[in-house]
Amino acid sequence: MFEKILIANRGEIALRVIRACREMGIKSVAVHSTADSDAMHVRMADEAICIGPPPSSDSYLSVPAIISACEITGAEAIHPGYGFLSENANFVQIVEDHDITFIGPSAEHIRMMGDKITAKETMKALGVPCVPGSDGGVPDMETAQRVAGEIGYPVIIKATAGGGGRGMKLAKSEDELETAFRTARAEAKAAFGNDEVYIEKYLGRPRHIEIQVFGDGKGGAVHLGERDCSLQRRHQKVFEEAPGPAIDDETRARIGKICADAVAQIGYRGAGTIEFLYEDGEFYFIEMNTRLQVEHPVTEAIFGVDLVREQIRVASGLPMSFGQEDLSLNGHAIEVRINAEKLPNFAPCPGMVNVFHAPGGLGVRMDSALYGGYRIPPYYDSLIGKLIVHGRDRKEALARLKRALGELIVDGVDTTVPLFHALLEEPDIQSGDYNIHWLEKWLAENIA
Ligand code: MV4
Repeated sequence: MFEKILIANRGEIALRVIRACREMGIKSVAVHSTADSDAMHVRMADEAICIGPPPSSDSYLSVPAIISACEITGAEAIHPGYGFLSENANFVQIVEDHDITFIGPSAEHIRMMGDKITAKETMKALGVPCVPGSDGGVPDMETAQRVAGEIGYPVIIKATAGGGGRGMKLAKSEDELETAFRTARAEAKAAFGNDEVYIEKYLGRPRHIEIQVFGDGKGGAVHLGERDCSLQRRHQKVFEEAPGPAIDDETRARIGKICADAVAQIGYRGAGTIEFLYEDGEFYFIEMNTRLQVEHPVTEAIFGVDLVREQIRVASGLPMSFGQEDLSLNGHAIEVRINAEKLPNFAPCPGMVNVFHAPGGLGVRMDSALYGGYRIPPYYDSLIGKLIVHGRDRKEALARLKRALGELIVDGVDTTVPLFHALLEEPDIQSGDYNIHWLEKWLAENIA
């Protein structure tokens, strides 16, 4: 097992990893920009090292600075958290060239899933159900027309280098296809330096259901059920829950086994998420994320496992501490992402936090790097905390969420907490009757 791990991240996820390290008897190294000298992850780690000026591009994304920090501190492994360098295959390769262990999948698997066409072809070949669409890239308008004609309108054009909603264009009918195709390619070229696009049947009112998988890197893998992350604003998740309100035990076992078998077959190592659109009882693969996700705690709550501990175990060559037969789903968990943002426009609201009080009690977990007297810097994303509640059933989790939100105090900056108080009063939220468009529609009618 490693003696010392460097965490190439900040905020709540850096704390999350430091906590796992400490429970495992592993020393932790924080890295930070000059804007983060007072940040909680710097205080909580065993050691901290400054890696550059405030912009992420010169600090949390600086590969030479992070490699140097490992060499200076003697850290043997890097945990990337989420975002930043967590899905950068070139970074993983450089880390490994320096005989440092990357706590995550191989560069090859990250690269495979980062190219959305390769990801889809791989998943399809492994028996994972996919959205009907082009086989591979669509090089010209003639091909686009033929494919769209075959699968039927509406269609969506996506960038192979895209993902997470970036670089998508909808064509409702043939007369919209040419404009959609041209703009998709131009935007993909500008954003990713790669203009390759592919076409899919557009699903009108799906849920976003994602399956948590975990591989040992040696051909063994398990699934830990699904999360319903349909409540999103501008492709940012705001409310996530597990199990999904629309998914029954038999459905979970069926799609879960398909996903676990798929990642086992490719020898995947570590945590991964297979994203699906789910409509009319059918799953359609869209993307795979090769990282620990923001919303992993809802899965940890219902399965009672520590996913970061398992990531560290398999990265060090140990087996996972459980198999599929050891996993059973217990109760219901909900996470809300609390951002320092001002409603109704969700404008970022950095600044001084005068008072911070985290909720507590049975079934409540608050992952946050805030403290009273901390100044939220303006350079990074606006997530300031994740409130995760766990109850015996969905109704209890919702009541617990309302109670915990009432205990939370963040004085000094505006937050998205009022949004959650309002959402909890909505019958559709109370019943779990929502899809990927529900939140944007509700915001348009109720907030903006
Ligand atoms: C789609 C889709 C409808 N049909 N693909 C957006 C993010 C990216 N991961 C995939 N996305 C979508 N792909 C087909 N074939 C609708 C979306 C989509 C969406 C998906 C998940 C959660 C929120 C969303 C909001 C708008 C569009």
